[in-house]
Amino acid sequence: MVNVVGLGYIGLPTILMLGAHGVEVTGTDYNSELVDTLNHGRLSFKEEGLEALYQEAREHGVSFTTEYVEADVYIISVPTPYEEITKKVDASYVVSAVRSVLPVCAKGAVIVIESTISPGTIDTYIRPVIREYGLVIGEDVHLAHAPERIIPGNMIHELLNNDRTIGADDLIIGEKIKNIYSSFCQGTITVTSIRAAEMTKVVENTFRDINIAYANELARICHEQNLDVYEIIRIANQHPRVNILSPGPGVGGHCIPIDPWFLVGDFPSLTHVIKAAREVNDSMPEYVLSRVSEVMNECGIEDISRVGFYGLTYKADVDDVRDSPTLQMLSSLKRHLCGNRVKVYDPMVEKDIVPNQYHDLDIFLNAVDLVVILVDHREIKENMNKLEGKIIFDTRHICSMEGVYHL
Ligand code: SAJ
Repeated sequence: MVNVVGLGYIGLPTILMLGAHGVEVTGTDYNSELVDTLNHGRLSFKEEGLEALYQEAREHGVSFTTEYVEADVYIISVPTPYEEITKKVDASYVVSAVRSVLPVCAKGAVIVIESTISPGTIDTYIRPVIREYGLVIGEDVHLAHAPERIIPGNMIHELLNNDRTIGADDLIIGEKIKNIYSSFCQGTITVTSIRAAEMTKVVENTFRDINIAYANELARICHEQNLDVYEIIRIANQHPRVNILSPGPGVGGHCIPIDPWFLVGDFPSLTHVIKAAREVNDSMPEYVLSRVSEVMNECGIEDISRVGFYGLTYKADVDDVRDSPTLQMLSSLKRHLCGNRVKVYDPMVEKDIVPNQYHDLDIFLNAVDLVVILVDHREIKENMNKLEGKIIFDTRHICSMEGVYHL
């Protein structure tokens, strides 16, 4: 029996995928409200195809509980933020999940950490907890690391098709875990050491962060030079060995803005590029605000309440607002005492989470003169005609009309 611990953005699709493919699995989360929601037929976030997968998994008997249950394999999928000052991984949620399963796990159980962790986390934080508990690693319990790679917005497809990495202390355990993931994963699954798997995951997200930072820095250079950064990137990418990503209003979500810090925290004297990239990306919301005020001056808009931010989520077509550039911009404006006056709209966010939030595109557009596009949701791409007559500052490069301001 498999027990997935942590039923958030990664744990939930994973348990549903396992269940729908006939693996005997239960899900545990200490959040009783979330468990109730899931047991009562409702999902906790939106993702294409998740609803159908949920129905299938439920038909296979998948259930959710706040209890830690006896199992042969635990898949731990809980948050791993970083510590604000040291920038090192905050492993407290993972440690606490491991502590919770140790009293109930079957002899010889495998504890698989799926959460992203910095290289060395299992050695530093997890092994001592197990030893303290009086269990012998490699006999009473085994350890593995199976970092996820799925992208919100395309989770189901990527769960099924992406290659994966599994780190384990020995090959037999690695193969055992590989078999479980193979129940649904059609990609190649590479088995390696725990340290290598830990490092690989962080390296992947850091690569993306650095590439985006490069695009963001180019956007700023091109603006100074009166050049179109998108044209430059498009032409440069025609080179067979160049693949620059897109500039944007900042890097949000719970992965890319966090994982590179793990490396900076652990290797401060060896991470100049990684740290600089983080800082460039973190400075983008502030840069976009400075550009908004440039556009306001140029267009004679004096009243910030005539400005509308389109998009609150951290990227297109997801409902996740964690670390979103828009929220960062709003809190910066609030510090400058004008935050509550900007109008905000996002079709993916049903709840009111910020002041002056609209829930109807037409009403929102009617209430503003300048629309700042911060997220390239499908909705706005399909309703470009509604932007006619508006001043537009497009940070996602989706508007091709004349007169639009770009990054
Ligand atoms: N962004 C840009 N320009 C780009 C691409 C992205 O500004 O060209 C911004 C997005 O708007 C967003 C942020 O970066 O604010 C991050 O979005 P993302 O789509 O790059 O990544 P995530 O955080 O949704 O998912 C990443 C993925 N990692 C990689 O692509 C290397 C995913 O595969 C991981 O599973 C996930 O992190 C994770 O959980 O670690």
